Amino acid sequence: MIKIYGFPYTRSTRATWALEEAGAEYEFIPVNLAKGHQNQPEFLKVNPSGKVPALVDNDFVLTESAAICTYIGERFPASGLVPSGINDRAHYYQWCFFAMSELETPLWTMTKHTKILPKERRIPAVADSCIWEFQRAATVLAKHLDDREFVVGDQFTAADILLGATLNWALKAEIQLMSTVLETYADRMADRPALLRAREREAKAAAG
Ligand SMILES: N[C@@H](CCC(=O)N[C@@H](CS)C(=O)NCC(=O)O)C(=O)O
Repeated sequence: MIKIYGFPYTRSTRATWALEEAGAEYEFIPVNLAKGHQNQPEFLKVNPSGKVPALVDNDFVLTESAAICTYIGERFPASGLVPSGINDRAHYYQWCFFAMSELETPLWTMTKHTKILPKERRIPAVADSCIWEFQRAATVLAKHLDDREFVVGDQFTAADILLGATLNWALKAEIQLMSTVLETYADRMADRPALLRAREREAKAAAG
């Protein structure tokens, strides 16, 4: 059975969301980031970078949330999480890379410069520029979603998971999406029953 190492309200929810969308069985193994368990030797054997999510499928180990969501889509093809036609699949990769580089990178750098880095390393101007960069990229996505329900073709894919998760992270950080289309899309993604199930499953497992 597939195992996901993760922690509630982190990128591991992308992996459990994908598994819930696929209707797959899985085991969720909490790695308590608040207590530093990501740096314990037992977990470092799974992911030497000490980050979640990590997926283990028998002897196969995979890290990086975008790669994990794509693996889940390919492992459970009936889920449609990864489109099968060559052009749709190419567009799927396009939007996954867009989510991780154009959208998530400025958001993550902004977060580091407001909350994560040691105080003396935080640069408020960098955080401001990152919000500007994020909003500029969000405009591109908003334009694309103007007449679409999902980002690729007419079906929900794992690219929607990566984009939806990133937009909701931005909203939680009180960054304006500057577009009703994007706000509606983010809400639609946040309301997916599979995401709600994934969150509940992670919270229950973490609570012990
Ligand atoms: N690029 C990685 C980032 C993974 C990552 O940074 N995970 C965070 C939680 S959202 C983590 O485990 N942080 C623990 C730490 O850095 O100590 C992915 O998308 O999976």
